[in-house]
Amino acid sequence: MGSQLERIKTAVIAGKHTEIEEFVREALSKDFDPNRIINDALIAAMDEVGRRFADQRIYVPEMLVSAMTMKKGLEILKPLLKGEKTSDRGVVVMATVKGDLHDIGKNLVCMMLEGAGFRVVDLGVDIGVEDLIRKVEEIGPHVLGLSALLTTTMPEMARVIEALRERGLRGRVKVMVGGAPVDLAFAERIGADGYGKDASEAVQLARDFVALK
Ligand code: B1M
Repeated sequence: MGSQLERIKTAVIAGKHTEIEEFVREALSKDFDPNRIINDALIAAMDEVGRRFADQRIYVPEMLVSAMTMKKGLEILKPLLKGEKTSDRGVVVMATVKGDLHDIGKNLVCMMLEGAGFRVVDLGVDIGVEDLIRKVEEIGPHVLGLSALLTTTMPEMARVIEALRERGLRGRVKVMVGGAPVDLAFAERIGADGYGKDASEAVQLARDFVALK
């Protein structure tokens, strides 16, 4: 891996939030592809942060500072992910489910969807079933995207799908789920329309859903 990417990765792991912007800008000035910076440096860093947390080598405060550092890096890359100028490809409502505060992956999915020409209504984190149902009724999106990073919040996705069914809304919106602990088998079990392993897969799914309409 290029030393530029290694430096960004190390900065995120160490939570060097005052230096990250400079490092990302420098990598861009050396023609590193933004997607490579995201995947090989920023996301790779968060994976390492997760491992260190699991091994109790770091704790929540360190994880938070790393997350903040990653977000600062992502903000610089965000304008560069904007491909198609139009935002009429379709509408996606996105949220991290109730009880879950992780939003980096969701934000990345939102950025890539916007870059692909979707209009994204990002409801944020810790969003409960009732709020989601209200937004689906109000906005009538093509796709509802749900993110969960905790095994304890995954069942919330099933609750949302069940509530859509009960209110007669299930046929009106495609439900896409994702997040580190989620997989295809889980998505199928809860009756989601699709599962995205990463942000690129999420964009492809959304494209497929809109094409199906
Ligand atoms: Co948390 N955390 N965390 N954390 N955290 C994990 C998830 C954990 C795996 C760490 C570990 O133990 N190794 C673990 C969960 C264990 C489990 O459930 N089995 C964990 C824990 C335990 C916790 C707390 C409970 C810790 C505590 O308080 N004791 C707590 C819970 C708080 C809560 O949510 N209620 C907590 C808190 C936090 C912070 C607030 C400190 C911070 C989040 C900050 C933020 O998001 N603003 C944090 C972080 C940073 C992590 C790790 C280290 C990194 C997550 C991340 O941002 N990854 C994480 C370890 C890990 O995942 N390796 C961990 C980078 C991001 C780009 O990837 O989100 O997976 P990801 O998104 C990917 C794909 O999953 C996919 O696309 C993205 C891009 O490729 N994707 C979708 C995501 N959503 C999608 C939706 C789609 C499609 C694709 O369609 C709709």
